[in-house]
Formats: sequence, structure tokens, C-alpha cells
Amino acid sequence: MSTISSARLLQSTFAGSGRKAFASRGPMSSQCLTPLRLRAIPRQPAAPAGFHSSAVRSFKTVEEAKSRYRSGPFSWKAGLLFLLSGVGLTFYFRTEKERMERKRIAEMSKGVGKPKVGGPLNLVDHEGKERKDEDWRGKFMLVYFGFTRCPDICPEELDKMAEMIDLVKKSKGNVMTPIFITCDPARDTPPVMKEYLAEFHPDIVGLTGTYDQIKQTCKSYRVYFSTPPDIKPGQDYLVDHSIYFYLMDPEGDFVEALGRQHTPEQAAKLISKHIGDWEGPLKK
Ligand SMILES: [Cu+2]
Repeated sequence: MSTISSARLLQSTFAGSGRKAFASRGPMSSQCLTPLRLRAIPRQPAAPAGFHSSAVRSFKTVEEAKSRYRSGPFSWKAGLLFLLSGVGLTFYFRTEKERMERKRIAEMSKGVGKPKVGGPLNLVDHEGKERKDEDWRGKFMLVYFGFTRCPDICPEELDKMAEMIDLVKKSKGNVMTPIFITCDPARDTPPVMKEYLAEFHPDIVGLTGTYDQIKQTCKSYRVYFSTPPDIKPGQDYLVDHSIYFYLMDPEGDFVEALGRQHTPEQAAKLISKHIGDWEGPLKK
């Protein structure tokens, strides 16, 4: 009689204290469960070996298993995904903003009535050949104004230009013609230009012309031009010029002026991006 009542008391204790009591059952209760387990065994092999059953078994308590399932959707994987998509979106919007800004700059001079930079060229190259800007249609042009007797700025800028040419070629191929236009046509004849430019890069095309042709070209590119006309042989004079690389698109329209604030790497990157934005035909 006393054994039955104590067993009943034990049962009710289990019922009242819930799962924790269930988990911390002593040797007595495991004895009670034995027949049940034996009955369950034949059904076990039907499940894929070590899949669901082992996963459930690895949790020490039901509570722990439940909390593990609950924390599932907010695991480190979900956190990482959230973070990555955030970074991705930020990157996308930044790239898109940059692209729109480049496009705005590139299209500024394309519109009707907008101030034009650049225009028709009608000059002579360093080989003595007559050249027009149409000769380079289908390619970007990188135009620089200077003079061969320039003591420091031009050599420095032409070294930079050479670096830019190689970097752009490496990333986009041979799609850009670098051009050096002299502001000192009296002294910079084709042979002088040829010899001078060979020191910097074989791709650079040197352009010269008459005083009026050069003056007109500088005016159309908005380059400050101070060279006096009618220079007598041996006369000293000052040549001044703006220090910009003018990027022109394959239709001959001005894209952007790159100044001294850009390193060759930064300039090449910007040029390559403009080339990447270009949707029209491009000569390789
Ligand atoms: Cu110079």
C-alpha cells in the first residue's frame, strides 16, 4: 500500500515540476522508461542514420533544444548576411553616385548652348604630317598643352602622362590617343617635338602649327596663352600655360579636365572609368 502511494506521489511531483524534473530523473525513472525505449527501437532505423535523431539527442535538455531552435533565425549567419547586404548596398549606391557624377561631368559639354571646351584641330604632328581632330574619332583623346623648353612643369607632367597612358592601356586597351600641343610654335617645330616627346612616351602625338593656329586652339580649349607674336630670332620671351589634361570622348567632346591634384594612378582610374561608361563605338 505504501509503495503505491509513494509511486503516485512521485508521478504527481513529475507532472508539477515539468520538464526540468523530467530531465533530471534518477535511476528509478529510467527503469520505468526501459520498456518504452525497447518498443521504440524497431522504428528508429527507418529515419536516415544520424540525421534528425542524433541532432535531437545532442541537446542535453528539451529547453536547450528549444532555445537553440528559437535563436536559429538570428544566428551569426543571419547577422553576417545582414551586414554583407548592408555593405553591398552602400557600395552599390556609392558606385552609382560616382557614375552619375562622372556622367554629369561628361555630358555637361554635350548639351546645346553649353560652353564648349575643345573643338576642331588643324595642326601638324611631330612627323610633319597635317592632322585634324577627326583623325582620332572613335578613340578618347588626352590633350595636354605645354612647350619643350619648359624647365620643370612640362617634364613633370609628361612623366605623369606616360604613367597614365600605360595604366589606361593596361586596364582598357589602346583606346586613347595622348596629344601634346605646343604653346610655343615658333620654337617647337616638328623635329624638336619629335626628339623631345621620345623621352617620355612613344604614343604621344606632338602637335604644332602657325602662331594663329595655336592661339586659336588654346582659345578653344580655354588654355591661357601668353606667347607674344612676331618673335625675332634669339629673342627671349615668357611662355605660360594652364596645367591640365583634357579628356575628350570618341566624338571629340570634352569630358573632364584632370589637374595637378590627381596622381597618375587616380587620373588613370578616372579615365578608365569614363572609358567604361562610354556606350558608343570605340576603336581599339
Ligand atoms: Cu610647361
